[in-house]
Amino acid sequence: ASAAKPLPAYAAWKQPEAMIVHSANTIETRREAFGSGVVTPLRQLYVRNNLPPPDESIVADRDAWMVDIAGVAKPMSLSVAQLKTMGLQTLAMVLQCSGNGRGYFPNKPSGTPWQVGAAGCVVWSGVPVSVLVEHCGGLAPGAMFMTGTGGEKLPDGLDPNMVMVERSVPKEAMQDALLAWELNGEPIPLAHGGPLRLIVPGYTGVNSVKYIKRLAFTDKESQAAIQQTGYRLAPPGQKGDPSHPSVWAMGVKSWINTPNPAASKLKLGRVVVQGVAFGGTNGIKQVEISVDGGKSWQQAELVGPDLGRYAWRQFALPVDLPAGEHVLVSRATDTEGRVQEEDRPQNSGGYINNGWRDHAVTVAVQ
Ligand code: MSS
Repeated sequence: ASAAKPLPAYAAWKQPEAMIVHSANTIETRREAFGSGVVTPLRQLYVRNNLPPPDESIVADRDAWMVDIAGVAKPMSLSVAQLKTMGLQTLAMVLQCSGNGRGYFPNKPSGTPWQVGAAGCVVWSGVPVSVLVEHCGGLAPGAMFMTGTGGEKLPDGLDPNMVMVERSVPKEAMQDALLAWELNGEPIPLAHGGPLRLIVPGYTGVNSVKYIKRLAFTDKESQAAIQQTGYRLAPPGQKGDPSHPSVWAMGVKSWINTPNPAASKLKLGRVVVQGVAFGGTNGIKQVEISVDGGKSWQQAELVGPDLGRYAWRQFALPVDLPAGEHVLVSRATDTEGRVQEEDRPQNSGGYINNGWRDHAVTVAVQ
C-alpha cells in the first residue's frame, strides 16, 4: 500500500489521523473520526476545492476584503468591515459536497470517490443576504437567481468560464442565506472560504461559494462550466447539460458512524448504534435502525441539541448483537414526511447519494 498523502500546507492544521487525503484539494473525514458532538470540529472538517485556494495573504486583513453586490436597485461594493455593521445571524448547517457518497457508485463515476466524510455540521455567522439586499434597495427587476463568484486568481490563457467557481441558485434560496465571516466561532480559515463566504443552507457544498468577491442577482444562471455542465443530474452515460436538473437542495440522508466498520471484531453483547441524520432544507422527524440489513426496523432516539432544520441530528439505539455478521443500516424521515430511499439516485456524476443501502456497515461479532 502507498503511504498516506500529507495534508497540503493550507490545511496542515487539520488532524491527520482523522482525515483521508485524496489530493491537495480533496480531503475527507474518516467515518470513525466523527465524534458524538453535534458540531464538527474544524480540524476534522472535510475540504473540497475545485481550484487551488488563493494565497494565505487574502486573510491577512479580513475586514478589508471587498465584495460587489449587483442585480439590486443600488449596486455597491462593500468591505467585510461594512458588512459587520449591517446585521448578524448565526446558523448551524450541514455542509456536504455534492459528490459525498460517490465512492459507493459501482460504475465509478469520475470525481473523488468520497464515502461519508465529505460532510460536517458547522456553525456560520454573518449578515443575512436578505438584510443586505434590503440595504441595497431590493432586487433589480427580473432577478431569478442568486449568483456567487469565488475570489480565486484564474490561470492565464484560459477561458474564465471554463475554470471559475461561480454558482447560481434560485433567488428564493437567499431567504436563509448568509455572507459569513465566522465558522464555529472563529474567523473562517482560508481552507473553508475566509475572509468571506456565501452560505446557502440546505444546498450542497458547491453552492456555498468561498472567498466570495461578487454576489449578483441575475436573470440567467451563470455561464461558467461549473454551472452549465458541471453539477448536473444527467442520466447514466450522459454528459451534464443545462437541460438536466442542477445539483441544488440536498435530500434526506443518514448514516451510522458507530459501531465503527473499521473495527473488524466486536465483542458479543450490547452496543449503542450511533450516527447522523439530516433533511437538507428540512429538519429530521425520525430515524429508524435495522440490524438485519433492512428487513426489520426499530426507532432510534434523537440525542443532543437540535440546532435547527439545517443541522444534522444525532441518533442512538442500544442493541444486543449476537455472534455472527450483522448489516446495520439507518433510514431517516424528514419533517415533511420524506423518507430516505433504499437506492442511490442514478446519475452519471455520482452526485447526492443518499440511498440507505450503500451506507450500510457490516460488523462481525464474536
Ligand atoms: N468556492 C470556491 N470559491 N472555490 C471552490 O473550489 N468548492 C465548492 C464549495 N465552494 C469551491 C467553493 C465545493 S464543490 C464544496 S463541496 C465546498 O466548497 C467545500 O467546502 P469546504 O469548506 O468543506 O472545503 Mo462539492 O459540492
